[in-house]
Amino acid sequence: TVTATLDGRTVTAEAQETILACARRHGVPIPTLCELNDIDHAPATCRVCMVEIESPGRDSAQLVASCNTPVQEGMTIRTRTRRVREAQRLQVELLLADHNQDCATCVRHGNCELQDIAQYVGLHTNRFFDRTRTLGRGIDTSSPAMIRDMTKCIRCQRCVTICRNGQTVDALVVTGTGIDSAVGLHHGLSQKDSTCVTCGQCVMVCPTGALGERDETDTVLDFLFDSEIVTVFQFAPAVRVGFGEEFGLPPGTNVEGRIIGALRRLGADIVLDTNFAADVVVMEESAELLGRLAGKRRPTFTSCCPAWINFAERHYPDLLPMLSSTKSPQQCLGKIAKTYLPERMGIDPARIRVISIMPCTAKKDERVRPQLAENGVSEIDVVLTTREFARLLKRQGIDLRSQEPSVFDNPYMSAYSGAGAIFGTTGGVMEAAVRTMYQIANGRELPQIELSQLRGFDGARTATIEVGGTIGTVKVAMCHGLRPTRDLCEAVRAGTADFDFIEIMACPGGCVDGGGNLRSKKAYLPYALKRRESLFAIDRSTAVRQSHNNPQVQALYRDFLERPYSEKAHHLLHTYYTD
Ligand code: HC1
Ligand code: SF4
Repeated sequence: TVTATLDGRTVTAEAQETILACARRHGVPIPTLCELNDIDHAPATCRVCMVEIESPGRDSAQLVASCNTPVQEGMTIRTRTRRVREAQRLQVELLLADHNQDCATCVRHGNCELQDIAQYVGLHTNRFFDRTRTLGRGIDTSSPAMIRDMTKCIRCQRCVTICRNGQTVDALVVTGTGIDSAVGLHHGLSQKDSTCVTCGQCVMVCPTGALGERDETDTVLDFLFDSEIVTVFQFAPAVRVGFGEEFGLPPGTNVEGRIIGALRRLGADIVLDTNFAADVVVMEESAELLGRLAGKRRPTFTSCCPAWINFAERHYPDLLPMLSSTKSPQQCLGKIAKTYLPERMGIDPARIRVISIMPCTAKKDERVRPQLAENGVSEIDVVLTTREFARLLKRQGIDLRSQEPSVFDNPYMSAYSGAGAIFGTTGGVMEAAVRTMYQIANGRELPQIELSQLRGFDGARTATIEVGGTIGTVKVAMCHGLRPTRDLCEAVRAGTADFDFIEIMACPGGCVDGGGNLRSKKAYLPYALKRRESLFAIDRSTAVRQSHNNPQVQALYRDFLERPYSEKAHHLLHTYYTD
């Protein structure tokens, strides 16, 4: 250890401990902006964390970035002198000099790390702001899912780090030099034409409003206030355990009932549950998988995560024949809501608009896939991320905290099993499918419903499951996050992976940490485990735990689809992929 003086106090520091870490340990705050330790971000990019030091043997005090300067024996550190405060303020002023100043109209207003830091350092005017500089860096609106507004970029490079090191997509690159530098796509491509898979993980780490989803709250308001339109809402498995945080509720709080109540107050005509469609997907995917296993076609990959589909199409097109053809729950729900539901409820399908609330940016991308429309009619009309849904409620003056809970009441498409509920976390799709495959193989229910061997949290997990009966042993793998996914794809490509069924979720943690969730400051995905536990608790609390026992799913097959993977089911609920 070394001994130093910190704001007049004698302190000890570990060898190589930075001034920032040491100060924090002693309860001394130092402002930071680019810092994000969870993603192994390169330090000292923003240089806001300046402090003043005097080192033995040097005459004058120096200003240094505290995040990459180790404490040294005999060092004197001052964190709050006027010189330090002015240096920090100047640094933020320079960062803001070519940052779009339209804070009042920014989607990140009130939730922006740059705004926070400007207030912290006491910056109330900007002497150097030059609008012409910001505009030159441009706004990329090419993606249906995301907007990249480089007029708000502070070049912290968190997005580059997460895309390259976390997701291994490596779509982003620093362009230009000095004051003209920004973040762009490789080869000067637009986002839409690049290798980006719209997973939204870069959005999750962006400290400002530079990266965000395409805001479609106005379209939803148009639908809600058009009396000709029947609005049908669905919300994803993971939304109910991540949305409360948008309104300050404890992480992982299950707000399903309050979301239903809030949707009714908004004026929603019909509220359905994506969980119901997850149960339908289990039926289709299980039937499809058994057929593929019988034909010795292996492995089969799950297909409900749209960023994974984008990844497979853009990075591993040779693996596309191995992807399940079953559409995602979001799309299955849309399709059934525009065919079966109007038939049951006596509504003209042309009046229906389906609005999804998803913890995901890639679901916006999925919605516009040409093969998911028939005769010009899309299955889903708008996708709102969890963040946009919060914005929509706030625009309508609805506070989730004071919202009375309500319950689903649609008799056709809102009941769900515990299996459908756990889709929102890594391993959940696999566990749900095994519960149903066991029943198909043995004609009776799996005795031990919760499959602990599937529930770890490592990026890649494998298991061998004795399904028995007509199926026998099934070898499975589950990946979350695209780094482990890439490794597995390489193994499958090389012929060294021995699996029957592989679940992929592009976001680390699965949908509970999808790129459409609430953004955390200074932490990357801190709530995954709490949200996941809540999903498991929902599973335990449901009366029906297997998709095939969901009475509304049984009615759908009895009255409409005939049986899983029937010709009609195949036409409505299956798709294809293109490179
Ligand atoms: Fe997901 Fe899915 S689980 S993809 O993670 O299969 O977004 O929650 O809605 O479609 O059901 C997301 C979550 C979601 C689909 C389902
Ligand atoms: Fe990279 Fe995902 Fe962001 Fe695209 S959305 S740039 S793939 S992190």
